[in-house]
Amino acid sequence: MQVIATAGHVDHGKSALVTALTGMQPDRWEEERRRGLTIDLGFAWTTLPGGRTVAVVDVPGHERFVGNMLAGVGSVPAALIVVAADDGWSAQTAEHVAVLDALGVAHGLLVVTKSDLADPAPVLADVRERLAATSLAGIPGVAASSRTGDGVPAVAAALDEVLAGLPAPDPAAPVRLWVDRAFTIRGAGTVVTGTLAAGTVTAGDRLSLGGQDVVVRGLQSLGAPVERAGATARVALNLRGVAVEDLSRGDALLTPGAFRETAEADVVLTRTVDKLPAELVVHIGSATVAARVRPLDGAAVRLRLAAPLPLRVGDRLLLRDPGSRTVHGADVRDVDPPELRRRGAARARAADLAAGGGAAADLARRRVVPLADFTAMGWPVPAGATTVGRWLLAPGLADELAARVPAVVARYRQLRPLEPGPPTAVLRSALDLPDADLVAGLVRPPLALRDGRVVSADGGLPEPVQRAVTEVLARLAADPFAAPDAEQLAAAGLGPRELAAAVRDGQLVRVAEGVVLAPGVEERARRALAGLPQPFTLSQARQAWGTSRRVAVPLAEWLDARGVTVRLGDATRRLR
Ligand SMILES: Nc1nc2c(ncn2[C@@H]2O[C@H](COP(=O)(O)OP(=O)(O)OP(=O)(O)O)[C@@H](O)[C@H]2O)c(=O)[nH]1
Ligand SMILES: [Mg+2]
Repeated sequence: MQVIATAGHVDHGKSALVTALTGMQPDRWEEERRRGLTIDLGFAWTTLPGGRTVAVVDVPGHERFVGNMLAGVGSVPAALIVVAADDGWSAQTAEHVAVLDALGVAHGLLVVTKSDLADPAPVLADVRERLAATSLAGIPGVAASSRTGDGVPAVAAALDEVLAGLPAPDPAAPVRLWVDRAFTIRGAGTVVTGTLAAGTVTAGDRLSLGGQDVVVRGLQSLGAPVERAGATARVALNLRGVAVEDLSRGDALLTPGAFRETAEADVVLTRTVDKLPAELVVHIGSATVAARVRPLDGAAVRLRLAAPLPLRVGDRLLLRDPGSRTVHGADVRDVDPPELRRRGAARARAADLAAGGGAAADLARRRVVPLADFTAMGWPVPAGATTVGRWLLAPGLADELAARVPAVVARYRQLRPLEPGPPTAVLRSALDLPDADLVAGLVRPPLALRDGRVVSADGGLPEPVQRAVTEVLARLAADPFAAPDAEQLAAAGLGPRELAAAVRDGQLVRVAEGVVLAPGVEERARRALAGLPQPFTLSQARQAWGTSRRVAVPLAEWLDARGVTVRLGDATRRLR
């Protein structure tokens, strides 16, 4: 399916042409039919002779209803521009074309209607000339009469060709469905309609509406139920989880997590303007939000929205001054712009925006950002960027930060030689990172992450401590259960802090306060006990180990605690 919107001055025959093409009457309201005047958006569809299905969003031409016109064309990739042969280019022809031009609509068909009333040739020539300076330059033009049917088949054929040339939307893109109508249907509940410009909606989908979850119970397209609809399409969604009173035109149904609401955006106007008003109205999709305008420099402008919108980088906005009715096109370049405090910051910002450095430049400025946030802004992940957990790091930044880690570790160890290395929180603050989890991605050999600290993989105790520990280990190698006593430890300079450091470093095993043995003691102790009759007494164990009660008592309890031995009721033990 393709979707096209009408455009043109009041009474020039838009709705009549839609009826001639589709056989459907787009004016839905009794008042519209009675007055012969379109007020709100109308919808009709048909299958063209070439086999292509087209849905038409019919807009009002009257100047009072331009707001409805804007909502109708906001998500539509092509326009059907209607000019009456007996009236020619008129005020709302100009206004509508200016809107389409600002939105960058580049596909369309010009139809000069009422060819039964006047010669269409001069109007065709005049309008084509006026379109030449707009995004619609060069679109084909056809003359027709909806009254006599003359030229209508030619309109259908030309339309088919225009639609064939439309770019294919991405069916896997996230969904942002701008609501153009919301109503209830007896028995079904809340229904919204809109033009799906990208992505796919399937029954059962969960979508986000102003931060709230809603479920698509079912959907229809062109009046018939469907299991799924892929862009471009007109869709009607039956929603669970929201009352019709909580919905209105301009709301957006979003793929959860794929968009972020923003009240501030930096944009670049498609054309430089001498002076912008301080307040403008922003239009995107079917939404309309007032905005304060801060010109930065040249065509770059900062917008402060009166209400947040789910904007993405690359969105085209329509900025409109309701007083003068002038419109401007603007491309969203940043949906999370930096504060501008320093003198000259606005000018520098404008230069950056104008340069349009894309995802790489934006990420370089942010340095570190949650990956989900960055993609929700509308950026692709630039080449060379690295991810650490949920974070995205600018190209080169991980290496740059990793290179600074050894110095931080060395300095920390100098100040606290008995600690194995700094906790990740110390590196987080030293490297000015938003999250200590990032440190894991910045530690390179011979450093390693252990128990929440950055340590050297080759161990490392201060020189004198290492020497004393090595001596203790040498003695334990000869006599594995002869734990040094307090006096011996003190003589070697091994106080509680030094012992703790050696234990943390894996060089000694702490069996009890002041009782340290060599690594592997558990297996050695078990093997000695295996030679005893089971169960055995503490005294038998002590003899098997060849040690004193000072060591044997805590060692036996330590083995109990580790599940090597089981203590029985009569104070004897056996191996488990
Ligand atoms: N003679 C003649 N009359 C036409 C033709 N097309 C439309 N009309 C008449 O022109 C009047 C306006 O037509 P509409 O189709 O309602 O015009 P519109 O552009 O939809 O008007 P709005 O939606 O109000 O902007 C109606 O009375 C139509 O019958 C045509 O090709 N020939
Ligand atoms: Mg109409």
